[in-house]
Formats: sequence, structure tokens, C-alpha cells
Amino acid sequence: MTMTTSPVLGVPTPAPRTDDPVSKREEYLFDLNGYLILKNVLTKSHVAEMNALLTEITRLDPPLGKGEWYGGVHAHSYGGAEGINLQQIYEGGEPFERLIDYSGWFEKVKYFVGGERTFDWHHGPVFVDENFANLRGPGEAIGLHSGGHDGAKRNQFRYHNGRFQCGQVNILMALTDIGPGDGATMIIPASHKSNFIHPDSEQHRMKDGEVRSVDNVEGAIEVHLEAGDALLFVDAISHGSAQRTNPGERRIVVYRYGPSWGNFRHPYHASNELLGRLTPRQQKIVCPQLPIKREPNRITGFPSPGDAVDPMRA
Ligand SMILES: O=C(O)CCC(=O)C(=O)O
Repeated sequence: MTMTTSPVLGVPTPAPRTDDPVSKREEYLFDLNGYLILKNVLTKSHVAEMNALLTEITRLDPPLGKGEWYGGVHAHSYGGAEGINLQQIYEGGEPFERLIDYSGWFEKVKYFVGGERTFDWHHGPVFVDENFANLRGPGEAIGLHSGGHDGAKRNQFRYHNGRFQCGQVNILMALTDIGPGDGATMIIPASHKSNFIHPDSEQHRMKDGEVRSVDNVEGAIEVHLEAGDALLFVDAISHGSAQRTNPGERRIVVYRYGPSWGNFRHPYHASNELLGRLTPRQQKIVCPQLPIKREPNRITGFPSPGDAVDPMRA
């Protein structure tokens, strides 16, 4: 087994697993159900590194409040009782940077977002429009959202002319074991193809200031994961979570991938410091397009955007 040294834990750790292409079985099941479970996709040490970095944030005194920044990471909530989201978590340390084009799922994500050899690849293979860690405690949950009936193009499921061309494919990673009572993600399998809204949607949909969950929604299942597993799903599938009833905290990380021309969900942007550390492939995934200098310019002294680069580098 190949070993590398963990930059966070400082100990030798097994190298991550290499890219597996999408198998015929995965293709069938993703098309049918709208999701796949990737077992053991993260190494134990990678999970430990991410947990160590998150624990550092949770131990801040006074605690990081909603709206505050910790470097390039922003504490955010959707407005209900979903727990705290640490947005732009790829700014939170190398173990999170590694996830951007992580070998355990990158080929699969590219395959399901699709678009190779089309205009969708104009700025690169994919774009990450949201990435966050979610920490959820007792009583918290996220209500039902999405579904094929919605028809939103941004998160759509699409198979056209023999190829997948989905609008948004999510990787939801478990950093803690998630079983009954832990506030597991819930999905309605195959609902990415539904033409009708779930009849009980009104009572379970996300709502500001209220605890909403997917508990007892007919057709929905809890996705139980072990730390290091990931759920790959098209965002068009109806999903949300069960309410956490156990003590302690559920920790997940979510990276959302879509076509290279996409835009950020929230008004964030990768920092220049992060871009400076990333590989050219990763840079393209988090920042498909940099502004260019307005040079040469016939109006002397006309300003360029602050972070503009030479056209050759763009
Ligand atoms: O928190 C969860 O389990 C579900 C996350 C979710 O709803 C989402 O990624 O859109």
C-alpha cells in the first residue's frame, strides 16, 4: 500500500484510492434511483484530519457566530434549524482542498454532469458552486426540498443523446457514523423523475425559523453512512434529513458540482491565497474564469479589476 504523510496529523497515512470509472451497475442505479452510495471512499486518516480542523473551529472561544468568518470560512445557516454550515470549507485547510477533484469520485461526477466535447466544457470540466461542512446537533434537521416536478435547470437530472448531462451532482460525505437517530440525510429514491410534488410536501418543506424534517414522509428513506462513506446524488432528487434525536453531533461535508459556466450559490469567491495553493486543474474547478486586464487600453489609466490577470493566463 502506498503511504503519504498527513499534513494535519503529521503521521504516515495510506494514499487515497484512485479514480474508478463509472461501472455499468452504477450507471444503471444512478439513472434509476438518482443516487449512489460510495462506501469507504475517504481514508480514515483523511476523515480524522478534517474532523481535527472542524474541532478547532468548534472550540473557538467565544464560539463562531452565524455571519462570522474564520479566515476564508463563513458560518452560515439556511434559516431553519438545520445546524451550522461552514461555507467555503475548501478554504479551511489542505484536507478540504483535496476534495475538490478527489480521486474517489471525480470521474463519476464528471460523467454524470457530462458535457465533455460540448460548449458546457468551455471553462473546464465542472464547477463547484457550493462547498460546506454541516454540524448538526440534537433537535436539528433539514426539511424536504427539490424533486423532478420542480423542473429547475440548475439541479436537473438529464440524459440526452446517450449521455448524462445533469445540472448538479452532490457529494455528501459522512465525517461521523450516521445511523438511526443521528439526523441522517433522507431521500425519495427516483423522485428526480417525478412529475408531481409529494402530497405531504407542505408540512415537511424547509421553512425559515421552523424545525422541518423528512421523518415519516411516505417513500423517503434514511441514508445510513459510516464515517468515510459518501452519498452521490443528483440535486433534483427530493431530499432533506431526519431530525437528530441522539446526543452529540452529526458532521457532513457537501461539495456540489455542475457545469463550468455555473455561478456560486452564495456570494463567495475563492481567495487568491487558496488559488495560489491549488493545482491548475483544481483552480479551474473553483474559479473557471478570472477577469482579464483591460490592456492595452486607448484610454490612459483606465482601471482593471483588482484581481485581473493577463489574458494568456486566464
Ligand atoms: O443535511 C442533510 O443531510 C441534507 C443536505 C441537503 O439537504 C443538501 O445537500 O441539499
